[in-house]
Amino acid sequence: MAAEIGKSLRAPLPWLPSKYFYDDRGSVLFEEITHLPEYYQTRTEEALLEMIAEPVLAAGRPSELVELGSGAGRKIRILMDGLQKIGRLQSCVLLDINELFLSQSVQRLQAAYPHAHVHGIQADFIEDLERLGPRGERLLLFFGGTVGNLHPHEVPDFFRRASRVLAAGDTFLVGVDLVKDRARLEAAYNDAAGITARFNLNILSVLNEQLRADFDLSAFEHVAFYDEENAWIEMRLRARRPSRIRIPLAGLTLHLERGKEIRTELSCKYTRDSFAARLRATGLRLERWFTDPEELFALALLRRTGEGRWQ
Ligand code: AVJ
Repeated sequence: MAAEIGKSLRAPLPWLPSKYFYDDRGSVLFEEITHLPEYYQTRTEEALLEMIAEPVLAAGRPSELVELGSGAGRKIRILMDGLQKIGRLQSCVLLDINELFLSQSVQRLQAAYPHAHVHGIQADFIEDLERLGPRGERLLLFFGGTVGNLHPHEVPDFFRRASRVLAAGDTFLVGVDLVKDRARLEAAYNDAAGITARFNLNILSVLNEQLRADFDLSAFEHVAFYDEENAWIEMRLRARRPSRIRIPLAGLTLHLERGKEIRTELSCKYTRDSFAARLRATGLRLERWFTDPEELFALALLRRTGEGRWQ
């Protein structure tokens, strides 16, 4: 972490990897975000999933569900219920970076589905995907539009690596936030209650705790805007006054002028075409594209191509 952050904060536009939002406090704040009136993603995705669970399960006929970045882990239950109904539920693997959320989710799921084998892996879903090991009859799940946190250039490689933990014919369901009007998008990241601002600023407390940094949170303000050309929301933290920050464990002293910004998150928005373009030569193809009536959010059903069972 020290090396990673030492490097990212030395860049011309200093930035922080979004995974560091999710300490215990940040994970709770994100949960609060999912209930905000402006944040349409979570409830739209959940309602959509209720509608399509049956065809999704029929398409892949999985016996194992694997969720990447499971967080509080509620959506997976919709699919667990569906699988249980058709008598195919064998196992379920949750992969999340936050240990506390992960162990709580595993415990709750195991209690709710005593006949399934429920298992948690504390890991970064990008770097440690391979820790899943190979298995067939798998349905991989990546909800929440979290794929949007990857830079579009990183997406094909992520899908290529994901395809390798699947057998030919297996399926992958991905939640994708869609391009829409600026006002709607910007409201979702600038909520009236200020929860997103607290979530954003919390990443500085994470650095204070983990790297013994001395960020004064009151010296920064939350910024979130839609970059239409790149089709992404960007979150930043802007220095309200000239600041000097010591980050001893990263061997770094940061000098920020007033108005200088640190990028903390990209949240890319897609269309069906821009998303499908990211799948070329990844071993996955877009089989179905489900959206809500307002076309706010999509669930993309991908299928592992190729004859070779593992590669
Ligand atoms: C969890 C990455 C999907 O990008 O919308 C919410 C995180 N950031 N509000 C998103 C987030 C600010 C969220 N993802």
